[in-house]
Amino acid sequence: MMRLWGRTNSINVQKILWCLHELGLKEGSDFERIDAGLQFGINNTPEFLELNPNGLVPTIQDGQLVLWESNAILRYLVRKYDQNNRFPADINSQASADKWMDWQLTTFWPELRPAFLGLTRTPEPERNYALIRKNFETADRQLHILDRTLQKNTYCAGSRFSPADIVLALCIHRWMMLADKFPEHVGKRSSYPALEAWIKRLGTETHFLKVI
Ligand SMILES: N[C@@H](CCC(=O)N[C@@H](CS)C(=O)NCC(=O)O)C(=O)O
Repeated sequence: MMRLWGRTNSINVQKILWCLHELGLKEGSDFERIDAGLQFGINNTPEFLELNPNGLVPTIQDGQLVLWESNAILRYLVRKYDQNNRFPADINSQASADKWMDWQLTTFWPELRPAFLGLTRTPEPERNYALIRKNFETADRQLHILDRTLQKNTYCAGSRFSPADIVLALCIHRWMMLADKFPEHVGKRSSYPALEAWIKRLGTETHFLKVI
């Protein structure tokens, strides 16, 4: 049975769990999940570091294959298990999804992540509030690019739901949460109507709400 290491409150583990839901793969019968990371530990044991020398979650093992990097895991799961075409199979849609997945990993999340970690995982006396605000504001501005796309497209990569929606929606959920919970530290978030409509749609049309 496939194994997934990772705690359920990690954004990168949530990507995998959401995708598994969409593919109809069930915990217990199709895959086993092992709590790892933060308070659960495990990710720094010698056995785990053999699988993933980064000591990070998510990590999966499926037969002979050990895989880490959440976006790579998503691509693998779709290639291997999407028999029912839940996700687009044409090359153009896949390339567009890849583009947004790279944007999430290299452009958007590196800005939002320090604000998220600063406010949710860093003890109060160690928080750099000026940096947190600067990071949040940069991330907030970047979202106009996604909003513009969603004014034209139903989903990030076109007319169909794809893994790009998974990775971005989970980031957007954190962006909204930070603005709602810590307005005194991050200020107001910008109004992006197309993006908000898309997030709402994902809540009703997909398994999004099951993983957050
Ligand atoms: N680029 C990696 C990043 C993985 C990562 O940073 N994982 C975090 C959780 S989101 C982690 O393992 N942190 C250590 C811990 O939970 O103890 C990916 O996308 O999978």
